[in-house]
Amino acid sequence: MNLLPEAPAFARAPWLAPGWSLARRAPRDAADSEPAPPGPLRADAAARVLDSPFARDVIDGLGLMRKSIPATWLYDQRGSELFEAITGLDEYYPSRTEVWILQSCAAQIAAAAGRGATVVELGSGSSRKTPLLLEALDAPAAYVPIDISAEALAGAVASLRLRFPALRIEPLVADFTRLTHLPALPLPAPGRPRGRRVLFFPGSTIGNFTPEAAVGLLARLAQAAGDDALLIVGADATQDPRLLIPAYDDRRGVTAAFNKNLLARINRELDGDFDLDRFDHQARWDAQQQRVEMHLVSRGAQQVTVLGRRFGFADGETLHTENSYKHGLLKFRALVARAGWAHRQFWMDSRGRYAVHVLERSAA
Ligand code: AVI
Repeated sequence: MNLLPEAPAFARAPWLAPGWSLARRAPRDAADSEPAPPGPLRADAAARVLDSPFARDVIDGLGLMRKSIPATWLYDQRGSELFEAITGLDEYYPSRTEVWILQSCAAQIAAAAGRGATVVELGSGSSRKTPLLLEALDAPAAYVPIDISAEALAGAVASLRLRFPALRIEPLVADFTRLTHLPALPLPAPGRPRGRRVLFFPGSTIGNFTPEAAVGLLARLAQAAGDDALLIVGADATQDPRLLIPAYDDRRGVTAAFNKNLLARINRELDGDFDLDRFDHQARWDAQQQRVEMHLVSRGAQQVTVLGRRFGFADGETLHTENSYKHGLLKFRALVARAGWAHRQFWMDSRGRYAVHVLERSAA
């Protein structure tokens, strides 16, 4: 076990993009970003929309006894911007703690990865933490960022190409949760060695999967990655609601805007009529399941319409929008073992809030 001394408590977020500052872009209510409401959908367009995965998840989710919509739909362009803003908040300790841990242990991760590694990043987004790893690695052969957003990939790749001109970068637009195989290892650039495949999965995104789904995902990755692969994964371990609740319900209302943006997205893309002012953001800690839940709580009884269907909310009824599981060390080890990974190393801050783990394929 590698216990690190404490990270500076409220370090300014050094990983915010150049020109991006929280002071300059004060959090806005999600409603501010809504374009003028579109007119009613034409029948053929409505049929197409109705058949989309987003529409199906929303219609199904609003029809449940306990209304819920998968968290993946929080991330349209505005949602992704708001999430980036969350990562720079004082209250949101996971991002800065992970950056700090990666800075502290990059050389040891590089030693485990060896020479000529191909780094495959899952859900790479802005790839903001990737340079910490790439800079430490010995002659990396290639970097393969995988993200569902082509725009996010394009922006990240452009800046990484400037920073690492000799590195082969092969972006892949895909939903990594649905990948059955990983791209073939690209040939290393002339004169560069080929090493092992290193999957990089930072950001505690693993916490947004139920434990069962996390085992399924990690098992698929183990299958797809090949025998020699290494997986570097960041996971939040915090169990203290005094820290967790402010992290998911910050003073400035950025997380509230992130959560409510889902309603704005439904209004815009699915012809919905949610009144954003009639829902409150709420963060809850479920100690039994060791997860933070995000909800939108109805202010009063109300009806909403989405794609021509009506749904009723009772006063105080909630729409559950996200789970963020917090994995203590023992549970995390057991979880990865079920998925076919051997836990080799980890680094954790001295308050036990967050850990970066190094996993290897376990012998079958
Ligand atoms: C992306 N994911 C790891 C974040 C989390 O902490 O679960 C999403 C988030 N939701 C609210 N704040 C941050």
